[in-house]
Amino acid sequence: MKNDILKYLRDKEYISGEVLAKKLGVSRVAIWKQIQRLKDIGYKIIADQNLGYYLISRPDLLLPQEIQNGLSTAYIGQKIYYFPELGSTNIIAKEKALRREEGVNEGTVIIAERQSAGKGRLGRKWFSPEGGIWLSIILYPQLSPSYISLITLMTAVVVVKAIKRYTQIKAQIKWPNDILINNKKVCGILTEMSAELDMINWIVIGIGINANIDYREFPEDIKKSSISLKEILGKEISRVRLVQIFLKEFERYYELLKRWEISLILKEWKLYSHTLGKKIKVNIGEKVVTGEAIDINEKGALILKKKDGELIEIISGTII
Ligand code: BT5
Repeated sequence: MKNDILKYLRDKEYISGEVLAKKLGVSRVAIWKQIQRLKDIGYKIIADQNLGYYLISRPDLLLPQEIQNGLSTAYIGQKIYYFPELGSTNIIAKEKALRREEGVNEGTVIIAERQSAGKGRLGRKWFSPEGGIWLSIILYPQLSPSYISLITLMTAVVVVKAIKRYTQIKAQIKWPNDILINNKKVCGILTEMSAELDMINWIVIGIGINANIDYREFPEDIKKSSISLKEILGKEISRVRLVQIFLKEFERYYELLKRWEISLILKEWKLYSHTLGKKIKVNIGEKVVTGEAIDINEKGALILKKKDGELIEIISGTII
């Protein structure tokens, strides 16, 4: 009912409790209770005895009703689970995907205002205080597991596009999952999946964007290598707006990927790449390989040209 009340309160005009109650088919007391709840979570609403309720301002929170207001996607973000605090959105998303809980369909989003145990790759930690955008998307694509790298690349392209569209800032992609601005990390992507030999069961894509974080907040060990959008712009952004743009673009690109129309994704990835053309060292688990990053292929693998001219394909790794 909160969502319905907000719909009517959106007009920036007074609306009486009586009219609201009639429109929603409930009592005036029920409306009053919901208004109190909205106030509790940060909506500023004034109540005038004669004129009714008036919405002054919304909280700066990533509430589902705020994100979904005007979100023109078919399925991405149409179901959102919201948590003020959580260990990790990826962990909850994986639990939900695994159990295939009712209502947890393709495009379900888990979002948290802060994470107490945010995850990076390979057991690394992700610093996730209030003010950031920490979310995970659940997908059930009928694709082969070999698509997994492409999904990460695609997500990176979408993050860069969303940041550009909203802030005009040109971010870059450091293979495979970092988004950089001025050579510093503004966003990380963590893709996890469960698959059979030839079919993906589910994918969870975790996206962490340093949106409204003060640079003084970053822990010492990552202070020099991290950046936030607030720091670059000198002011806070509307996280809700950025999430809306991101989800919309995500659905568009994911649809392309599912139809195997990957040329645009690869083209844009190359355009935004921070990695191609550079001499790099990549830790691929059992060893470190060195060479020039010359291309990305249809599987989303990085092509490295070694000193002796040999070309190698790297599906996953960490640039050091
Ligand atoms: C990543 O791992 O970059 C993936 C990060 C994914 C985070 C999202 S938030 C929503 C969802 N839920 C989760 O629990 N996770 C996902 P990796 O490439 O392994 O990079 C991790 C490294 O980045 C750390 O070891 C730090 O050096 C650095 N780091 C940690 N927090 C950071 C931050 N907020 N900004 C920039 N760098 C950070």
